[in-house]
This record gives sequence, structure tokens and C-alpha cells, in this order.
Amino acid sequence: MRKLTVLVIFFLVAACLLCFCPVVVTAHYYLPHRFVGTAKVDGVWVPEGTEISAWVNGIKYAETTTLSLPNQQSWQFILDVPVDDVRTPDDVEGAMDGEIVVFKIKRIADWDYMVAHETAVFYFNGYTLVSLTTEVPPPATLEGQVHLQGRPAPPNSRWETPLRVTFLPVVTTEDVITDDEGRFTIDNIVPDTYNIRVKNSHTLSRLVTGVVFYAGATVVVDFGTLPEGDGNDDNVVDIDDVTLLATSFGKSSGQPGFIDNCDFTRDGVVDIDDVTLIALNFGTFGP
Ligand SMILES: [Ca+2]
Ligand SMILES: [Ca+2]
Ligand SMILES: [Ca+2]
Repeated sequence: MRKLTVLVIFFLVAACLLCFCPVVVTAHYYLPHRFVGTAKVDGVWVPEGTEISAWVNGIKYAETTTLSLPNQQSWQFILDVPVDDVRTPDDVEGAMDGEIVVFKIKRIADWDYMVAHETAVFYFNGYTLVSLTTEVPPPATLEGQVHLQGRPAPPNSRWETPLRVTFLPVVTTEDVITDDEGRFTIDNIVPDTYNIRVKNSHTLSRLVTGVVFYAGATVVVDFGTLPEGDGNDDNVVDIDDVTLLATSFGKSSGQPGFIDNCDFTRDGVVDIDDVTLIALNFGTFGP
């Protein structure tokens, strides 16, 4: 009888261990690793709200924004990087032991990621203190070129044209004036890849996509010919532009009723040459 009791207790204990041990081990194994740290750009602590992220094998696993740093001894951010679930070999839910964690710092003002010099080795559970540092990359330069209709061959002062240059997808705009050959320069561009649109107030726009600006480099972009005739500046050449031009037809600069934005040829008079340009581009629109 006593033997039986001992056996029953033994089996009960064994059953309990079998039931609970895997759960305990599993729960422990899948705890993320916590990175606690500070970040400096060009030797200066990053401001509150700076985005910090943790990447493994090119995948972002954690992201946060920095807190203010009341004193320079404390931490600014916490990143919890998840661990991969070994029970799902076809899916990657996080990092594996021994993999390298790369940290990126994203400045709010200019939307670019900067890779920190420091990396860390991932292991499940636990935490690691990191002090991230990086430098702002040197800016890039755009040397742009547009071609214009209805002017004498360049160089000519009638090629000096105001342009609005828009960098996408995050919209920033620059207003420039081309030289007498339709060229312009924009400095201090944050290195990144952009779609760039140029427009003059009486032409359709032109768009060049996927322009890559490397740090410190100058990129030359020819935007092609800007089609004239958009007198009302809505990026379409249509009947509204014809109507607008008609009210100004035959008028010269300085005369009542002269509409400067309908003088597409920039010769100081709205006449048949401007009508010819509307006719040339009628029914088209800009990107
Ligand atoms: Ca997995
Ligand atoms: Ca128009
Ligand atoms: Ca004209």
C-alpha cells in the first residue's frame, strides 16, 4: 500500500513537471532582449523625439523615440527586440542568438536614417546598455537643367525663369531662378532618393523619379522641355488658359489688362506667338 502511494505521488510529480516545465522554459526563451541607451549626432545628444530603431538582417524589429535627457548620465530610449520563435521555422518573428543588431537614428527634421557606428550582439532575455554615435552626412547638390519653348537660342536673358522645385515623397520646395541657359543649382540636399518635380507658373511641370543623392555628391538632372501655355497655373493647358489669354491679347507689358503670366514667350507682349504655344500644348497636363 505504501509502495503504491509512493508510486502515485511519483507519477503525479512527474506529470506536473512534464506539464509545466516546457511552458516555463518556453516563456523564458521567448523573452525579448532590451537595449537601453543614449544617442549622439556630431557629438551632441539627440533631442527629445528623435527616432531610434533596431534592425537585424535588414529588418526593423523595434522603434521608439527618445525622451529628454535631464542629465547626461541617464538613458534616452528603450528598445525591446523580439526573439525568433523556433517552433515556426518558416517565419522570422525576431532575432536569433548571436545575430548582430544595427541601430539607426532618424532626425525628425530631415527624415533620413543615419546608421550608428555601434552594433550589439543579440541574445534572448536580458538587457544591454548602448551608447550610440553617428555623424550627419555631408549634404548633396542638384544641378538642374530645363529647356524652354518660344525663346531665342540660349544663352539669352529670356531663359532666366523662376521655378518651383519640389522634392517628394516628403514635400519640400525650393524656389529658384534659372540662368540664361535654363540651369539652376540647389545645395544642402539631405542625401536620400527623391522624385523631383519642377514647374514654372506658366508651364506644365516635369517630374524625374528615383534621383539618388549620395553624401557630398553633385547630381546633374535634365528635366527636359517645360511645355508652355498654363496661363492660370493649374498644370493643365486647356480652354481656361485660352480664355484668359484672350482677355490680354494684343496688350504689352505696362498696359492695362496685360497679363504677365500669359506672355509665354517672355517678350513683353501677348500675341500670336503665345497663342501658338497654347495650341502646341493644348489638352496636355503636367505630372
Ligand atoms: Ca520562427
Ligand atoms: Ca491651365
Ligand atoms: Ca509673348
